[in-house]
Amino acid sequence: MELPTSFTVIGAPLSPFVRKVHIAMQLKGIEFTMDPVSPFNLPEGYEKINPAKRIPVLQHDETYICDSSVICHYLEKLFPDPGLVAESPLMKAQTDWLEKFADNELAPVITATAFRHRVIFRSMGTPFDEAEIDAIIDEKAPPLFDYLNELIGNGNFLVGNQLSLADIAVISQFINASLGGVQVDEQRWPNLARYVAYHFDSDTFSASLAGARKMVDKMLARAN
Ligand SMILES: N[C@@H](CCC(=O)N[C@@H](CS)C(=O)NCC(=O)O)C(=O)O
Repeated sequence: MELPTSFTVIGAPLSPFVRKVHIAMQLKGIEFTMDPVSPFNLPEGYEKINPAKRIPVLQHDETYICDSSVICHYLEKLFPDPGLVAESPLMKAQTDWLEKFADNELAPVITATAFRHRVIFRSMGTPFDEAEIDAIIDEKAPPLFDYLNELIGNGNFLVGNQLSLADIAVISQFINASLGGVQVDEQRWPNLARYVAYHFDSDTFSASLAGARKMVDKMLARAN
């Protein structure tokens, strides 16, 4: 099989779903260029590439692959080293589930609330109800954090003893949540707080977090 050699990631660098793809590509040593596209200002005709009008999309040649999860699993097949999805059926199922959990459960509660409003909307001058955002996070985040706290136990990884797509998906959401002011209370969720801090400081995520923080600081400073 001839491997594609030239990849473009279409999307906004601050998106947690774009970050998931970037981190997976970096770990696998896949070079890519970035085509910066904001979901709030999509170029004309974008729906022909992705009718869901979401980012990221991966492009190579005339091919477009939509959805961060589909992209990461596609890249896993093309570039299996290092493996980010275990081969064992059970561990693969656990990884797939936790990736879904991050994308479909954590993202709406901690990213689409805190990050989208307190960073994106604030930087655009779009008014929002801060109390409503607080209320959603206060009500909906604790059961998700309880679940992760229990699952993590004393370990640093969600599945097996090594970094997987599950960790990449979960930490990508926590990076955005932290930029939107969500902190994991270390008294209430000690395992989760330690796990998040471990990955924020790691070679895998620290540069991504620092870069995102710099961008957010600039956006908010401009808005003030
Ligand atoms: N399941 C999709 C979710 C992607 C997603 O929701 N991206 C956001 C940006 S962070 C987006 O494009 N939002 C625009 C919209 O929902 O209209 C994936 O994993 O790629």
